[in-house]
Amino acid sequence: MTRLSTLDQLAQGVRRPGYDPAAHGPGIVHIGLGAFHKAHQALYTDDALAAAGGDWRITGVSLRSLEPAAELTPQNGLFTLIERGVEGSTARIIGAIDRALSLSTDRRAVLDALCDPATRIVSLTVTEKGYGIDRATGGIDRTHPAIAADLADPDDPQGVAGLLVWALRQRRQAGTPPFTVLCCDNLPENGTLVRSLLVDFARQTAPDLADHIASDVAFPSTMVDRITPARTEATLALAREMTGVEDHGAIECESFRQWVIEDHFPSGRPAWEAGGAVFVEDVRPFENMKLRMLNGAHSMLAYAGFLAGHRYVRDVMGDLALAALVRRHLAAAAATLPPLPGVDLQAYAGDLAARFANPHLGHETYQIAMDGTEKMPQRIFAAACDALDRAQPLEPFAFATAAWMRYTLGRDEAGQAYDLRDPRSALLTPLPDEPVTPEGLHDRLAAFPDLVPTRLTEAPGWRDAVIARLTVMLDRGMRAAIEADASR
Ligand code: CS2
Repeated sequence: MTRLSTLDQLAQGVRRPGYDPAAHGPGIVHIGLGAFHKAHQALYTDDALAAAGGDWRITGVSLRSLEPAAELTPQNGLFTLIERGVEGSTARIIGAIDRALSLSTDRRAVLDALCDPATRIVSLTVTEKGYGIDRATGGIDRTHPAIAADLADPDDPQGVAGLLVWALRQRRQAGTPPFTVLCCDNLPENGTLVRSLLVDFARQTAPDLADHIASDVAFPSTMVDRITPARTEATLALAREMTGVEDHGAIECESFRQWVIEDHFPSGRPAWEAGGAVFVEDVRPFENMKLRMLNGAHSMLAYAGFLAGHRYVRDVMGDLALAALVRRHLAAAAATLPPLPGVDLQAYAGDLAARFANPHLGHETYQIAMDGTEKMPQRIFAAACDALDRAQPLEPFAFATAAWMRYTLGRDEAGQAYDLRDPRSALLTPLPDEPVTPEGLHDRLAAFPDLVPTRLTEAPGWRDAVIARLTVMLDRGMRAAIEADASR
């Protein structure tokens, strides 16, 4: 079968870009060329180019992986996006990616793209752990490998902070206006967070640049949403079937998508509203809604579901008791949020449960379970703190916390070991001969620096509520713990 590389090879009926990709130059460098970027920002950019044109194609960069560039370069950046709704699937070809680069093999080209005056936006999806942010101070985490390497040699940058500060310095020296930095990771106030990271990194390495970054560079915050499972062989087979060509870069995702962005782009931006993006003054209420409801329920169901033997999120939703806990969690998280004009939180919760149940998505609980120490604070603990302040029930959050704590043991109920895939995994896993008790496990993790807020750990009833659930999980198993909470 022919490999995808031009638009004229496609089977009839396959939706293709509504513009000629070759007629548009690059305007965005995107760091973190993974499935989520391809399913989200690349698609919105595709719609923007079709509706309003402009030189806004994307130079996609992977910091470590060689795969995205190897997949997309022979295809001229083209790839198939399969959108899988409950009702059925559609395939469309995305033409927004101009070039795919890997920092390790295309270093010069990446640095040149960051300095190019044509680059007006640098967007990022490097996951929560990719930045090297010290969450307690908002500054750099010196123990983060990329931060440590870039502090030692700021002229040969490897990580996000190092690369962006280096590029902003080159641009300033050359009299090129700075690019806008658009963080698209699931972090609260993501723009503000990345600004404080870069300002702190600049203070250590190029002090005269710190004020320039703080006052002249825009960091709009944004809320991004689209469930995108890791790609499998079945994805590639489906793409072949739907398009009639071989596509090594195909990915699949749900049909739902949402993007809420603060409209602060001094050097312009694509007409992302053409794809349905919404521009607002303050994105925080939308971020909190999504982080606490969608992502909070996701983390809870990932830990509990994985240990209860559910491979996929859709299987969790077919488990009556656990699905009831998902709905309970969504309601508890919604109750911590101030009213949001135009948004019905109850309807949002109902839509989330339906999205989780999508029978066509193979979204693995194990995929969501990764990086728990990076995710729990904004998804579970922040909501629990607000529930505490409002004297609302803490049980749903205690259950989610206990499920995560149980998961950190790195062994399932059959004694099978699994990799925690968490940047702090070496510290999380108990020593092999350390006896595991609910109290011991709770107290050890609760004492972790900058993880569970002390306001929570010291709150009357919190420790007991977590330990009561951990006790059932350890003595009688996750199934019993799910049933116990569901029947309360
Ligand atoms: C998930 C998210 O893996 C995870 O932690 O909760 O990737 C989630 O699927 C997306 O945020 C949906 O927009």
